[in-house]
Amino acid sequence: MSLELISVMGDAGVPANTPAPSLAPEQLLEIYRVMVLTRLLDDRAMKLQRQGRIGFYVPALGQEASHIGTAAALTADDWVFPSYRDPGIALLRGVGVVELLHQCYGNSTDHTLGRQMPVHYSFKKIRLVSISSPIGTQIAQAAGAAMAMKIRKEPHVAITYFGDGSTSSNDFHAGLNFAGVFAAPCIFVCENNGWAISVPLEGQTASATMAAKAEAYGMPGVRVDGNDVLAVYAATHEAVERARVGHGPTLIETITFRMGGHSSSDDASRYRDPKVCEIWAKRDPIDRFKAWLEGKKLLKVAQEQAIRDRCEQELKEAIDAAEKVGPPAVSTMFDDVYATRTTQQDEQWAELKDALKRGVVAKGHHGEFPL
Ligand SMILES: Cc1ncc(C[n+]2csc(CCOP(=O)(O)OP(=O)(O)O)c2C)c(N)n1
Ligand SMILES: [Mg+2]
Repeated sequence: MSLELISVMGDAGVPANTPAPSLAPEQLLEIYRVMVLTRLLDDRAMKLQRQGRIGFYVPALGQEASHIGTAAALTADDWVFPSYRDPGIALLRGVGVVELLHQCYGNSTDHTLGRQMPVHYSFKKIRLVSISSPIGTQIAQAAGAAMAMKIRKEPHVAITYFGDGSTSSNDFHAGLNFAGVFAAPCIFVCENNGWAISVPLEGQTASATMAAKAEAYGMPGVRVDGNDVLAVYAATHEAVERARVGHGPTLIETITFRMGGHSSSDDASRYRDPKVCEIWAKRDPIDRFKAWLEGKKLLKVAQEQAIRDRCEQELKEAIDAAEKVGPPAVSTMFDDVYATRTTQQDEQWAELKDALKRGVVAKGHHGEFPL
């Protein structure tokens, strides 16, 4: 089991030790575009939350390479069980930014009709299973899906994403244990961003690394520079290949950093030294990939600007579109609960209609969110 940090691009503290994966220039540029789009979405969505236009948001700032690089190593038939900090996966798999925004607004185009918390996306068409609020839930789900694929002899893999804090959950143990015992084609991606809300890594585990935990479950554990998108891709590609030929699961620890707050409800300056953020800003995954692409003459300044402009335009149009739609009809809250409405639901609906008529129930949301 290698615990050396896998690095393609190298960094001040990390020597390059792995060759660049053989990706076509257009694949590299597509990964770059999605990283930029994810960053811009993050920035706009946090502002929309502050303006009271959406209720809640979870920034992925600084973790773009970690989740987009891993997802780039999958095929469309593989199943994804993400965490709440991985919006770039859906974008990379072809979902429009407008669809993410419909969900954040909880409008009537959102296929969950505003019943889920913002950023709790699910997209059946790209095999992306709903994000769960309780941490760790997706780990056991992914292990189960991988076991099912193995039993059905399907040649696909399941991949799941979770944070360093989530390794303390029961589901981490259950998921890795089952996947190990059944040699299930499952990739476990622990995005080690140093924090679980305000709990630092050293308060989370006495293990030297997160990847070391793999040994106890009988699977390989690898550590990768999580801000080096090519290293992340290379590590995942190898794990996926192994899983596809029946060699079972892998635990990948991506070493990254949460450059923003935990969520729009958090103020990280109350518990985190801003000097650490300055160090990590120098390892920005987008800046590093941009410099690498420029060095290989795969990206010119004008082309980079054009990518940014297109992303900005797409985002602007998506926000306009999502805001035009409006909320789902209040009555939809009674749908999809039972095959037919119950007498109690009929009574509640009559009561609600009466309250709305009398103006004692607020219409629309006002941007507040308790979490
Ligand atoms: C079972 C459970 N316990 C506690 C929480 C509250 N909670 C939400 S996110 C979080 C921290 C998770 O940290 P980590 O797994 O490192 O992911 P990160 O937010 O850093 O991406 C906690 C404790 C929860 N959602 N579910
Ligand atoms: Mg964390």
